[in-house]
Parts: sequence; C-alpha cells; structure tokens
Amino acid sequence: MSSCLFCRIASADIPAKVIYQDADLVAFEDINPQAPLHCLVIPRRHIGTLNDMTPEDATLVGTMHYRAAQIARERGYADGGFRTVINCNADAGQTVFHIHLHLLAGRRLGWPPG
Ligand code: DGP
Repeated sequence: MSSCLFCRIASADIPAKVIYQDADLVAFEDINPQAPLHCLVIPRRHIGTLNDMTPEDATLVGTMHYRAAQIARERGYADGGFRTVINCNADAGQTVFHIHLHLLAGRRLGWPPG
C-alpha cells in the first residue's frame, strides 16, 4: 500500500468528496477550503512535485488545468473568475508531495498570494 496520502485518495483507500474522476485524474474537495469552491485535481500516477515532471507529463498537467476549468464552468464560476495554483516545495507552501492543482473560486481572491 502506498504511503502517499493522495495516491491513497486516488485509489479510494482513503475517502474524499470526489467531484470528478477518469482513468488519469481525480478531483476532490479540499479538506480545508479557502474559498466556496476549493478542490484539488491530481493525477492518479504519483508525481511528487513539478520538479519531478518529465516531458511525457506535460500533457497530463495540461489536462489537469482543462479539467479544473471544466469544473469551474459547471459550478458557474467561469465568467466571474477562478484561480488555479500548483505549489512546488516548501517555500511555496507544498505540504502534500503528490502534485495537485488547487482550484479556488467563489470569492474575490487577493493578489499577490501570501
Ligand atoms: P499544498 O499546501 O499545496 O500541498 O496543499 C495541500 C492541500 O491538501 C491543502 O489545501 C489541504 C489538502 N489536504 C490535506 N490532507 C487532505 C486530506 O486528507 N483530504 C483532502 N480532501 N484534502 C487534504
């Protein structure tokens, strides 16, 4: 059994509020939401950080963004706006070392992020 939290969510070994899933990706609600819509889009395949991406992963990471935009649209946030973020390593605030795309929407988001 994987020790990676998000691998275990992807395999349904640990429960999560899943919004979308297919052969490559899973999207689920963040356990500590920072906006009315805050979900995470992850690849099923373990990739630790953006630093671990290979050229073959580029399409997958693009598809993660496409899926996030689709979820935002389905929830009615496409026109008002939304944000996608991937934190990479400690200084950026990454705490779970399985690449994940945050999708945040439903409130006015500040810039720059803290
Ligand atoms: P980051 O700081 O970018 O590594 O974001 C990790 C996010 O993962 C954070 O917003 C909280 C979320 N998270 C951590 N543990 C769990 C969990 O067990 N379930 C769910 N749904 N989200 C989690």
